[in-house]
Amino acid sequence: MNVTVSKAPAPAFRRPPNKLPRPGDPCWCSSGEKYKRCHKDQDHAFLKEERQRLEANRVVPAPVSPRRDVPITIRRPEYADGGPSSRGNGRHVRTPDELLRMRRACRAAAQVLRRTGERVKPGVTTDELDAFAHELTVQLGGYPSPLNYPNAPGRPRFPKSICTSVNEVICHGVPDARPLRDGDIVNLDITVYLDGMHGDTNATFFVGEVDAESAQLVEVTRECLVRGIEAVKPGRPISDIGRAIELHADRHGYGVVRSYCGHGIGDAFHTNLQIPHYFDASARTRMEPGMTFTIEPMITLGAWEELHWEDGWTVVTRDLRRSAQFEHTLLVTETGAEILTRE
Ligand code: HM4
Ligand code: CO
Ligand code: CO
Repeated sequence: MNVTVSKAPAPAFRRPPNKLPRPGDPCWCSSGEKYKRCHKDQDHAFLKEERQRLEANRVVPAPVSPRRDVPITIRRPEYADGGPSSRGNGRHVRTPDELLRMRRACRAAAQVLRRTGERVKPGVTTDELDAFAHELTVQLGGYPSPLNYPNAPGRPRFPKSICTSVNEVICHGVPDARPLRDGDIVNLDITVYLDGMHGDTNATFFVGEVDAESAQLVEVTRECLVRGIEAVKPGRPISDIGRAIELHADRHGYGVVRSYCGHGIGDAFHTNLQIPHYFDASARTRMEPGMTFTIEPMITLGAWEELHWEDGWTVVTRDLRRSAQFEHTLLVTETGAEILTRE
């Protein structure tokens, strides 16, 4: 006789939450069992295997090509020839003439980002993307702001014209000879100095086909930037921006990087106005029409804590899980925000 044995389908695998229960606490799966009698062993095996996979596939430094030069006909920022960087004149509100010039710098940055992004594909090195962005910036009459930008005292200046941050690299990745691989994500961060002003924008791109978890991270990070921009309102404190971003990241269980913030921007690349991407009650400065600053959330699949490479620039997640970022330069208007880094 034929007997059909119906078996309950195996439950779909769910990765353990970023914060694990203690052995005696109830399991995260809501079975009602103690954690140690439920998912604990399976979770530890999964996390060990994942850690090994992440270590084996981590981004590693590759050779950096010689510094590219900029024609002497192009106006250079104050730090380009070895001097210190300026933090601006202390005013956060731009004059009509400064705004006119900001618009040109920001439009150029947006164009360089779009056209360089079009060249992202498996096999292309981040150095080739740097070369392309460098040439295009110069063609548009601009200076690539990252080039020779000073670091903390005693550390090297930034040696390249754009930042290229792959997978677990949070920000400030230095373009090098590493070819992009199918499945990578890469952030291109472009800043152009044109007409005496800086325009700053970045986006994260897919290299070929990307796994669903990474694609979701990139989409939610884009949404975090949108939420931050929607929170820009004259009369409101800067802290509203980070609150909106953190709320959206939290809802997906993602981390928000704390050590790098958005920044005031104008004739200086980074003014002393800081825009945290998490809720910081001390960010009490009120937004005013005419202010220009960036919002550039860095969002992580796992923990937000970072490590720094020996090169003095590259910032990576401590847990080696991926990070994504999007950035615009904004103008505070009478009613909200205008995105300056649009073509
Ligand atoms: S340097 N991008 N970014 N980014 N720096 C080369 C490319 C770079 C930065 C940066 C985000 C927030 C702040 C900063 C900054 C000082 C302290 C020197 C003004 O460097 O605030 O730099
Ligand atoms: Co930066
Ligand atoms: Co920026």
